[in-house]
Amino acid sequence: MQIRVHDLRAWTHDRHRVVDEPPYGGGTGMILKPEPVFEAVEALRVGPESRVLLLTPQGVPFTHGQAAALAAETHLVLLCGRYEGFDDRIRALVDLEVSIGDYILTGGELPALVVVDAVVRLVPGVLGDAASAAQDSFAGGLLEFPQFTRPPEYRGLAVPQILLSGNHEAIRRWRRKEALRRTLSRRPDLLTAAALSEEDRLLLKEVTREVQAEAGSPARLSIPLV
Ligand code: JAH
Repeated sequence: MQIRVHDLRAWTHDRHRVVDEPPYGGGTGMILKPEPVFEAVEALRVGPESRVLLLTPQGVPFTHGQAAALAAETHLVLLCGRYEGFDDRIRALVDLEVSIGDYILTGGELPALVVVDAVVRLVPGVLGDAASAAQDSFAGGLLEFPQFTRPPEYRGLAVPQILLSGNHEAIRRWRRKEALRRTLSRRPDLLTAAALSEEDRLLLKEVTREVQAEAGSPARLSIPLV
């Protein structure tokens, strides 16, 4: 596997290697002009198998599923904007426009690195066993269960007893339940999409009952962040 980085200015033809211009219709900031982008992408494509990705806040949300699909491709071109954006005509070059989250950065470079990292670790043989094992987690569609290692108690914080019990069936069930608890509490949107078994639905009912019981007990201090 190979990764190369290119400078759009290599595809300019003027003395000052200009890649940006003010927007038609007025407004602040500068816009990437189409010519260097078209010439760069045309030069970098190796054939019809090349997939051109554009990193923007207007893209579809980047997911693990997309990372897996991209890992199966043979050649990717990741197109990064800078400035206030690009001439919209460059979208004619693009196979897939993705967003890594709802925030504005100074350019698409960091999102491109995020996509590279997510894809590369799914390419067979690129990383070790640990990474390949870890990929099963999001593939399951739920958040990870909590994990612990030694010591069994640290600064008064105990590891859940069941994990020290050696009862593998009880541990498997506890982990599944805690994964469901976290997902329900933090990412209920994922639960809607997840394929839940009969056991999952039973565990979720237990969690719901426990959450309702907690609601009746004294409140913990909570500081709203938003
Ligand atoms: C900002 C070009 N989804 C994250 C993301 C992606 C791209 C950009 N910002 C945020 C960006 C300025 C110019 C791209």
